[in-house]
Amino acid sequence: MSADVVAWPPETVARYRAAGHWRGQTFGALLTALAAAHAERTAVVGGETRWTYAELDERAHRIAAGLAESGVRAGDRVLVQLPNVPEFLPVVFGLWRLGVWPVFALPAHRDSELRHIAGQAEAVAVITVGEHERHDHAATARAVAGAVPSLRAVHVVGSAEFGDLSAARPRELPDPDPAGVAFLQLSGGTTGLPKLIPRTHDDYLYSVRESMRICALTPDSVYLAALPAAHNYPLSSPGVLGALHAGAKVVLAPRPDADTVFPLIEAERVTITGVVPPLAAAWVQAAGRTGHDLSSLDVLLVGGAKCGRELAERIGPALGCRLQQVFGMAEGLVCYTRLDDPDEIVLGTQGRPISPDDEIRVVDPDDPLAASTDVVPDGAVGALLTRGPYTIRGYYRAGGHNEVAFTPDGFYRTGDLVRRTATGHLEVVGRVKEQINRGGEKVAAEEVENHLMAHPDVLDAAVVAVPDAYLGERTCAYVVPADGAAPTGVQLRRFVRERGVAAFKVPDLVRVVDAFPVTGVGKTSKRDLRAALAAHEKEG
Ligand code: OOB
Repeated sequence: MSADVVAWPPETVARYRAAGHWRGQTFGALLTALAAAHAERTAVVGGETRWTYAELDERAHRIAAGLAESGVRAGDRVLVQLPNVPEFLPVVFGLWRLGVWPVFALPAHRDSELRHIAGQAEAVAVITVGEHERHDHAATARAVAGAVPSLRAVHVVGSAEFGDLSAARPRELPDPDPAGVAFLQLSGGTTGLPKLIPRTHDDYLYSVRESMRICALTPDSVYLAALPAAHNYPLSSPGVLGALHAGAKVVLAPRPDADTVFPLIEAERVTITGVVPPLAAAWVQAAGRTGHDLSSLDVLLVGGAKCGRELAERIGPALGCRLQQVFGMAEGLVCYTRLDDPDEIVLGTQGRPISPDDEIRVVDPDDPLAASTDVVPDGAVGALLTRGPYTIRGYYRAGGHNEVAFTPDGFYRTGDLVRRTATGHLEVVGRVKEQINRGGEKVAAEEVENHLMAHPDVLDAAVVAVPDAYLGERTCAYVVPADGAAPTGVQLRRFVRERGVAAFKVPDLVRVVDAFPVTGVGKTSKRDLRAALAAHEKEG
C-alpha cells in the first residue's frame, strides 16, 4: 500500500489471515460467485427496476468496461454521489472490478463538501444523478469538476452518455489485490471537513460476512435500504452488501419516511431494515395509523445515534418485529446486540463487537491522548479505543491528524464515551469528540464554525449540541459579532446554506453574544456554553 495509507503491521496481517478473517477475496470476485450461485434470483429492486444477480453482474461488467474505455485506471479514485437508485450497485461493483476506488459522498453533500472530498482524493471523475429531491446534482458536480483540477469527467446516471458507457462490451480485467484499498468512506468528522477512510476488500468483506451471520440473513431475506446506501451503516451493517452476500433481495427506498417505506415493506415482504433513532420513532408513531401490512418485518436495526430505552421498548410492540441495536463507525468497529440476547441487553446496550479479535479499551476520559493502557474498570465511563481486523490504522493522507486520532500502538480513538459491562457489552453514554449527532447525521463543530467565521460580521463562532426530543441533538451556533455589526440568525443561517453545505449542517439555532466564556487557559469553554444554553432553554 502507498504511504497515503497506514497498513496493519505484517504480523497482525498474518494473524488475521490465519484466523480466516481475511480471505483474499475481492468484491468483484464475490459478485461473480453470487451470480453463479443465485443467477435468476432477484438481487435488487428500486423504482420500476428489478435486476437478478445475473443481470447485476453483467451490468457491473459492462460499466467496468465502459469506464476502462473512458480512461479510468486501477488505483484511480472516482467520486460516487448517488441516492438510492439501482445503478448504485453495478456502478460500485464495476469500479471494484476495475480496481478503481469509489469515494462515497452522501446525497446531502453539496459544493463545499464535494470539492473538499474530490480534492483530497484527487478524484478523476464523478458519477452522480441529474435532478433528485429538488437538487440538480449534475450541475453541482460540473461546478465541482470546474474547481478541482484532477476531475476530468462527470457521468450522469440516466443520461445518454451513461447509457453508452454502461452498454460497453464486457472485457477480461485482472482482479485487484484483495489486501489493497477497495474504496474511501467518509468520517463524520470532528475537525474541519470529513476525513477519508481507506477500507480494503479483505477487511470490509470480513465485516460484511460476519454482519450477515449476526443478523441471520439467508437467501429468503429481504433487506430494505431506507437510509442512503453509500453510508457505512446501510452499506454493510448488514446493509445492501450483507444482503447480497447472503443471496437475498435488496429493496432501495428513495426516501426513509413511513409513507414511502411502509408500502414497500408490504409489497416486497421486507424482513429486515436499519434506521436511525428519530426514524424509528417516526415509524413507531406511523405504525399505529397505517393500514399497511408490516407482518413480514422480522428485525429492525437501530443505530447511528443512541437509541434510548423508552424508544427501544416501543419498537417491538409497535412494529411487530425484533429490535437489534447497532453501534458502528465508518472507521471500522461495529457492535450488535445478538438476536438471542436477553431483553435487558437488547434494550439497554448498544451490543458487543462483531469479532473476537476486536480489541476494546475503555480509557481515562479526561485525557485526550490517553494511552491504550490507561484503562478504567468495567462499569466505569471512559473513552472508547479500538483496534481490530476491520478498523483502519489511519485516515487517508492525514499524517498529522493520525497522530491524535490513533494511539502509537494503533488504536483508533473513537471519541465516544462508553461503559463496558462485565458481559462485554457496550453502552454509549456520550462523546468526547467535537461532533454533534443530529439523529445519526454527524456535524463537525469546527466545520460549521469555519463557515460562520467566513462572514464579515462574525468575529468568533462556537457550535455546540442542544438536546432535542426528536433528533437527540440539534446544533446551536454561538456567535460573537465583529465591532458594530449585528448579524441576525436568519442571515447567518442563509449565509451558511449559500456556502454550499449539506442542509443538515446549517445551524438549527443561532445565539449572538458579546463574548464567549473561557477556560482556565483562555480557550472558549464549550462546557459553559452548553450550560448557558441549558439554563436559557429552562427559562423558556
Ligand atoms: C455510523 O457511522 P458514522 O461513521 O456515521 O458515525 C460513527 C459515530 C460513532 O462514533 C458514534 O459517535 C455514533 O456515530 N454512533 C452511535 C451509535 N451508532 C453510531 N452512538 C450511540 N449509539 C449508537 N448505536 O453511524 C454507523 C456505522 C455502521 C453501523 C451503524 C452506524
